[in-house]
Amino acid sequence: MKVSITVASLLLTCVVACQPTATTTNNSNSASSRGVTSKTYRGVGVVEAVDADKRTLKINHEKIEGYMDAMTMDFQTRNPTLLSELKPGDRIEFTLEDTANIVVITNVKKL
Ligand SMILES: [Cu+2]
Repeated sequence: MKVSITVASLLLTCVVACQPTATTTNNSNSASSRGVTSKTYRGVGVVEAVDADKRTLKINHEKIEGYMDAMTMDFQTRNPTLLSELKPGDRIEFTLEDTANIVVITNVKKL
């Protein structure tokens, strides 16, 4: 894979592609009962950077089925303790919650 060449364009792609365009109109999951459309996704990737101040995690993630292609991007998390045990190079499995245009990591497990 020509990773180094495509990283810059992937980052740009990510800004656009990470908007939740994959959401379809005919999905009615349990979250709709709360009046909020929320979907969760499971992803796998490698941590590239941890920013405890901004509570973000840069992850080089694999394709997330039904959501987005493989790319490197920053994820927000609500819970800074998720970040405390992570460092660049860690391979992780993570759970994303996509709620009304806000995407956050809700769970992380080291692999
Ligand atoms: Cu992405």
